[in-house]
Amino acid sequence: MERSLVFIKPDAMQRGLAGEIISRLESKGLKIVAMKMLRMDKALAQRHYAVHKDKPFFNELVDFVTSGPVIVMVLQDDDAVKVIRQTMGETDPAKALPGTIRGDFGGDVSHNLIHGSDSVENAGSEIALFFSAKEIVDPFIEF
Ligand code: D4T
Repeated sequence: MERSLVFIKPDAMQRGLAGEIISRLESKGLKIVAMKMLRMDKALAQRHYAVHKDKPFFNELVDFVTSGPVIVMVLQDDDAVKVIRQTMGETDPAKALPGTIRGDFGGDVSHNLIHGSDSVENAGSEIALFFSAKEIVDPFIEF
């Protein structure tokens, strides 16, 4: 079982696409094991996107993801990272294939609706940034 960190970005929240996006991910078989809505502060956004800190778009990216609420989730499935990346489509919605979230709902490279971890290793550190261990509820454990 693999886990990935996903968040629905402020543009998708503002456009009322949260339900549609969650539905597409669940339809692919991904299980929600943690979820909350929050507005990131700059420090959290800068830590999450630290790998991009020297890129020309970094400040704009931090401003954008802190501009409104996000719904952040941990999703679990075999091959979750790859399945989510395929469901999201390419980073630039103009290049994303029809049938993908970014391909169907558009936007631009700076406002591309959804984040999903790009590797299992990064998923682990991203999940730890947003969730404590006790906030993750494994649906396969019986109570
Ligand atoms: P995220 O990380 O949000 O899931 O997006 P990707 O994994 O698909 O893309 P990324 O890491 O290359 O970019 C991170 C984030 O930066 C924004 N961005 C990217 C931007 O505003 N301008 C740009 O030119 C690029 C390349 C979009 C996603």
